[in-house]
Amino acid sequence: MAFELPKLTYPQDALAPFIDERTMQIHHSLHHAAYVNNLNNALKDTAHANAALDDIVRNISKHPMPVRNNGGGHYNHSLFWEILAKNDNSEPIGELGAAVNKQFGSFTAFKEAFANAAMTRFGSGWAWLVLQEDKTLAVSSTPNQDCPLMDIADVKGFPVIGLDVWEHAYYLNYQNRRADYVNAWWSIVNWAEAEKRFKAAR
Ligand code: MN3
Repeated sequence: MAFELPKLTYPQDALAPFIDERTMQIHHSLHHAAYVNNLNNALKDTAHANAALDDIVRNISKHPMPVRNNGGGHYNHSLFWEILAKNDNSEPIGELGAAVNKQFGSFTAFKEAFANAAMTRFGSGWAWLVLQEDKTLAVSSTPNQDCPLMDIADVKGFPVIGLDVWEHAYYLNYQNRRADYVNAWWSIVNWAEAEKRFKAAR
């Protein structure tokens, strides 16, 4: 069973001006699609050809680098589209909001830690809010298309939200200004979806 590019649940211009339509179009229909195609090619005729994406990602140390890069790429981008929305909630709600306040002191302090992770990730990668196995929250970043669910991650756990800081995610609109992109991203985090993910993982 080959993996397929998931459809966006909103139009490509829905997140503008924070993420512009052209960036969304290229990011989803070209970059994400390439990860899906390359993952399918890497798994074809192997013992893992019918494996679930979650299982592949959780046991990534058993796979060769093309599966790590493209399996991570497919997993991370699928998550990324889901936790974005033009939303009415400017900060975490419900249980996640309470857990963020408990762990980081305040939403402002959490945002600072997360932005720092996003800004200090050199080159390409992701910043994460992670629910660790001990059920505490942590902020982390990963290189390339690695993610916290992978058994090789420094900070392991379930990714509640993640921010793509590859240049392909922001360069058309923000050029080298990653800080502006990170700052704008807070306006389009779907905290209702993040709350769902947090509760499901907990
Ligand atoms: Mn990307």
